[in-house]
Amino acid sequence: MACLSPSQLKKFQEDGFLLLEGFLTEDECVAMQQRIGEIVAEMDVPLHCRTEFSTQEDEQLRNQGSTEYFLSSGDKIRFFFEKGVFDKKGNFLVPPEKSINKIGHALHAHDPVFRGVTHSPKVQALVRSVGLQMPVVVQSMYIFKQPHFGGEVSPHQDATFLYTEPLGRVLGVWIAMEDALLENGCLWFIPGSHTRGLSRRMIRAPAGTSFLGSEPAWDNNLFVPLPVRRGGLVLIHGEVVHKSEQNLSNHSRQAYTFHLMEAAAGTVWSPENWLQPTTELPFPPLYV
Ligand code: AKG
Repeated sequence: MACLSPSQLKKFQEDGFLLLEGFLTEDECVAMQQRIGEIVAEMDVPLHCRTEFSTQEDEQLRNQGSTEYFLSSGDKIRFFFEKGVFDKKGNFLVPPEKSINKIGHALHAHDPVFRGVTHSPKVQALVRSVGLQMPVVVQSMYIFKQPHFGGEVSPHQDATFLYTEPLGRVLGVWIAMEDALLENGCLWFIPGSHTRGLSRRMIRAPAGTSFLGSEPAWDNNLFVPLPVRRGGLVLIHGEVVHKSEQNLSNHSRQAYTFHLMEAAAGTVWSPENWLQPTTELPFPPLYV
């Protein structure tokens, strides 16, 4: 079974991230990619909703913060696009399937294939072995990292966007659907950075979103790359600093990721987070 050994748990606690090679089989990855192909083939995004995704703070505030399409995507399957893929009228300049940055934020709830993987016995066993007692799924994303121009993800801590009190209650699960290597934009981490507090928080307000605090200008030398072969799973502590660079290679770097909150022991999900549980989709318990 997919449980962490004591030494793996210790490594995760020290570094704030941990790679488990070969967590999903080839067949499981193929099934997920096929399903994504079907979802993309059925994609129908109205012109006014064609939102280009960015992780740059000023662009985030300008574009996403004011974009209803993004802010109301927490309980839906929606599409976000790379920069420069639309003309002024919102028509695609590149084939639609090559233009998507990510699909978010509720594949885990609405799609049977992704729900099945998210709640699979092996994911449940893994998360139990990390020590989570009552995890709930707060969001999921399918990230494309398109060849040649798939956008960078700038250094961040997930708790900036998924803030809880107390901190330390968010766990990211990131699964490589394709090889994620140095040349096509693998993840990079600052080992141990999860023990040094939270740099900034994104706050949702009626007028849009804003940041409290700021992301330090991290020294690039602090980051270590984490190449992952297809099917590998990375556990990501909610406060570990991580990033990925632009994909300038010929190969995409697709990944499925979801985030869990430990709901036991009085955890409070901030009502100021951009993402909120809704009547249609309260955060589902992982253990079913
Ligand atoms: C996250 O899931 O928190 C990430 O930062 C993912 C970044 C990536 O897949 O490039």
